[in-house]
Amino acid sequence: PQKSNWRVWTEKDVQKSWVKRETNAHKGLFGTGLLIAGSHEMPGSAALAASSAMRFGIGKLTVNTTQHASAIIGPIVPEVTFLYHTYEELVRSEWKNRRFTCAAIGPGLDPTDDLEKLVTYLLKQNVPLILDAGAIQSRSYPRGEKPIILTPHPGEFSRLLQLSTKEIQENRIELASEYAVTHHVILILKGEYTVIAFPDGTGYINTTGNASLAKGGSGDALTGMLLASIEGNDCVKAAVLNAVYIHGVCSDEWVRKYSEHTFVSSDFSSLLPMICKSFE
Ligand code: NPW
Ligand code: AMP
Ligand code: MG
Repeated sequence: PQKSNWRVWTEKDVQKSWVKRETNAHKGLFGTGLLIAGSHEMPGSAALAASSAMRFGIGKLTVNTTQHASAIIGPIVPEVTFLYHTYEELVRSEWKNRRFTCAAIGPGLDPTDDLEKLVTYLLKQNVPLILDAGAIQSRSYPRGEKPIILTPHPGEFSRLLQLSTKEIQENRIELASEYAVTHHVILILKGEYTVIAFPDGTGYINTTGNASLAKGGSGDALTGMLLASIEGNDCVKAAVLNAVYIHGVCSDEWVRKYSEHTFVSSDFSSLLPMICKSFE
């Protein structure tokens, strides 16, 4: 990648691109999201993604998950509605009937063949799509107008590229950029100094966040924030970069007051109101 195409996304950039709600706004303006996430073993992943999406401003959110998971998610995020479809059923009918305007898939899901069929189907729907965790697999991508966003951590990216995590970490910018350009997707390579690579060859380094995020659930929350952000900002680059930036700021704010050992992803919900206010 050309050095001139890369820069740091700053607090000023967030301020400039922050979207203010019109006084007559209604929920229909901020997206109707479908989150396909959570399982018997990992219901919390969906709860964290869903609560972060609601807090970060999404209009409406439906979570497709298991009945067992919904009994755990519901009390944490009563704002969401549920679907209990198999992947096959989702492919067959749901999308057509429900007019979802964006989707995120993967947290708490195993990478099965049926999941892959669903992802292939979603990729044809011409809506913004966020692919995380179990949905991060090797495949080809259509060249549509709607953004496709992949959010691997170094372990997931290493499985995708069949390189060691060490090789990934030594070439973060190059590998992320190459992947984004070749596959025409937005590639968010997570970890300290998250790298955000766009299909046009531009890219950004995120400087917020700290080691308090090195704990199960952090990435699930980011997936929810990305879903909300994509729906709340017409500028795709700003939407993606602001979500990553603010996700990090929450943890930076936490360590100003509290021990870095103690942050948990459920804390995003109580930090986001104050952090977002500082950009208004
Ligand atoms: P190592 O140890 O260095 O070889 P996995 P996961 C590496 C769900 N969750 N820098 C590192 O590899 C998710 O949504 C559910 C360097 C690490 O051991 C997924 O569906 C929760 N290396 C599923 O669990 C809460 C890094 O990758 C390995 C790195 C599995 O996701 C937890 C781990 O990767 C979780 O979110 C870094 N910055 N980051 C719930 N409450 O329901 C990661 N690695 O095997 O893909 O496991 O990320 O936990
Ligand atoms: P995941 O591994 O999917 O749960 O995602 C972890 C999230 O926490 C990503 O957004 C990472 O960028 C972030 N994160 C983890 N460790 C650090 C760190 N040491 N510094 C900054 N961000 C981190
Ligand atoms: Mg993750």
